[in-house]
Amino acid sequence: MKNILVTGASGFIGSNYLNHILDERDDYNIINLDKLTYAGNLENLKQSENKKNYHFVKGDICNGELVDYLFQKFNIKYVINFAAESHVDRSILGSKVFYETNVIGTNVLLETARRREVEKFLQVSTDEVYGSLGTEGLFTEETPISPNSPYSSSKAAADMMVQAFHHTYGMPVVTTRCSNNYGPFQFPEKLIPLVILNSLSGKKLPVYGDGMNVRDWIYVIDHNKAIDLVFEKGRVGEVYNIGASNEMPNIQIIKLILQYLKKSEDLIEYVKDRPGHDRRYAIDSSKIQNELGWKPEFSFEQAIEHTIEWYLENKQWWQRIISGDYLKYYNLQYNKR
Ligand code: NAD
Ligand code: TDX
Repeated sequence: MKNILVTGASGFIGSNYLNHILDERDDYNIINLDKLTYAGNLENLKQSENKKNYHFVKGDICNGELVDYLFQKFNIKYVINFAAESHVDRSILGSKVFYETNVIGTNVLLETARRREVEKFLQVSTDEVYGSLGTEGLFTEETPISPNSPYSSSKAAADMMVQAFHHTYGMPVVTTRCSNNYGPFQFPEKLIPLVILNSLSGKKLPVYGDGMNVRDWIYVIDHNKAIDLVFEKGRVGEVYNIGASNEMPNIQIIKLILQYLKKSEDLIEYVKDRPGHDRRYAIDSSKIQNELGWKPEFSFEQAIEHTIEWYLENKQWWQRIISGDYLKYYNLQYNKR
């Protein structure tokens, strides 16, 4: 049995990871440490919450005493760190909590993991640490780190710290850097769910700048399968880029969603650009493909349809986010225990 501390697994990517992995691996005993910020939603984990090899702890990764207690209590030997403040626009409005969680929080986890002699520490990072590309080229693992937003700079700081702990203490760390994810349970502040939900309720779709900023989209299940592979087989000290080679300008995605939902393009509203808006991200994932045999399984056409259908079929999930009722789920489910 592997006792794994998985942080931030009540958010978008982490909850998809848990819902998938708990069915796949009965040799994993998972402790989800999540602060339940606005982005943490225990309703994402309804299908997993009663599984024997799953435990939930509400708490902050910056709380060293709590983290150390959990390492001891559950004899933690593995860490997968999803926990982060993840939204670029929020980081522009106020950066402090980004540095607290993404930098200090990662430091607390690393220090505890070092003392408790973990066997593997996986840091879930992002392609945004590489900065912005022109019209040519791709991000490889050798591309220099050059972050532009408070969010990406906090993730880059964490990445460097993870590398330093490997270099200095020989800690068995691995880092993944993935491109933009989409899929079920994504919080409706991010582009794809925002466009789906605004279209359904006839609200305007804010397009930053000229709408020609390019992102490289990957279905969340493909990302999580890559994470599990890196966790099991990734070489320590290494960084692995993850991407599905699916670059698209924002306006193209927005029009595609409108078309699928049979809504009018009149909903599109060009607005003031995001300050410091990175122009283009694109990932070269040949390292993980050649070394570990990973490749994306879902085509964009297939997975975006599935995602739109999921939001259509799960109105209650997003209506409870809009009303704020999702925040009450912890008290209902856990305080009574
Ligand atoms: P998310 O915002 O949906 O979820 C983050 C989770 O972390 C939430 O459950 C939140 O409650 C929890 N959290 C926040 N601060 C915490 C703290 N101090 N202590 C404990 N828990 C805390 O984010 P996501 O989109 O699921 O992203 C997960 C990870 O993947 C992040 O590290 C992010 O940087 C990275 N990533 C995201 C994408 C993407 O497209 N969404 C792409 C590449 C990498
Ligand atoms: O209303 C919007 N209008 C718009 O034009 C929003 C919310 C976004 N955009 C643009 C900005 C980006 O070019 O769409 C693109 C995607 O925006 P986001 O969904 O906010 O994602 P991004 O800023 O690219 O960052 C995401 O991918 C990398 C995640 O939020 C990060 O956590 C991840 O590391």
